[in-house]
Amino acid sequence: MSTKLFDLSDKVALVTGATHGLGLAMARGIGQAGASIVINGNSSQEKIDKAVAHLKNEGINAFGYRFDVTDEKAVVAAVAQIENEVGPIDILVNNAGIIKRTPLAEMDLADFEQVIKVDLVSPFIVSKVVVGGMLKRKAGKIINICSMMSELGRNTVGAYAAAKGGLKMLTQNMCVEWAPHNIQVNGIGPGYFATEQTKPIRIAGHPMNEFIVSRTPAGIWGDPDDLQGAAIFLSSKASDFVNGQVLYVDGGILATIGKPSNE
Ligand code: GCO
Repeated sequence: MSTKLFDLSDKVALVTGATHGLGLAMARGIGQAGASIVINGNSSQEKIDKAVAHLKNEGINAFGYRFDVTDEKAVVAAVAQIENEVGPIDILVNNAGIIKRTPLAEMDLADFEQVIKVDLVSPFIVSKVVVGGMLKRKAGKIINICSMMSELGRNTVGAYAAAKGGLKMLTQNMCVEWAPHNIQVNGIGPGYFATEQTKPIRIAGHPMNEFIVSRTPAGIWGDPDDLQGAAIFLSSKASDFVNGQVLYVDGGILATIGKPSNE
């Protein structure tokens, strides 16, 4: 089997929300497969610069751009700058996301809307801006980072689940409209990973920590690097006939109804 199938040399990948965590891990994997990596963040230029330096230290051709993925004008300007300074974007990973853990009955409308805006509207905005060039070139890869909450509900994460469930369907609709132009749009659905986002619930003895470990057939929290294979696959020639799918990287969570606590 040709390893060229997974070779991303000469490709440019934009990964949003990639200064840390899952986004940076996926960016590193795609970069190690040969792509030039464009890191996006909106927190601080220092965090962006640190992430870029981290990638460069691994021999990856990396760049960093700070812009708000929920601001369409800012995205239009940033994508134009990136495509001018780095090159046409071949691969887009819509990873930027937030979570707010609040029971729905207590959740402020502003908080609900903010989660939807970042986790669902921004992938639409960034994809809409980037796909213009992909349509002209009749080639492109878009990967939307979904979640277990694209399939399952959990108490206190209703806004996040609504966004991630919507992102799964947005992925399928992007496939329908853009597949005829040789653009593949898929999702990655991470299970429970050891990141800053899950830090508050990943504490020994915390009910959620024990629950997740028991609910995951692999019996562990995922390592962000476990997502690199899926990211490389869905960015590469190897997935040219894969479209509209969500690839779950979850240690088996979605395969099981769970097990009795005393087992
Ligand atoms: C939570 C977690 C999850 C994970 C991930 C699972 O509070 O349940 O933060 O949302 O972050 O999204 O796929």
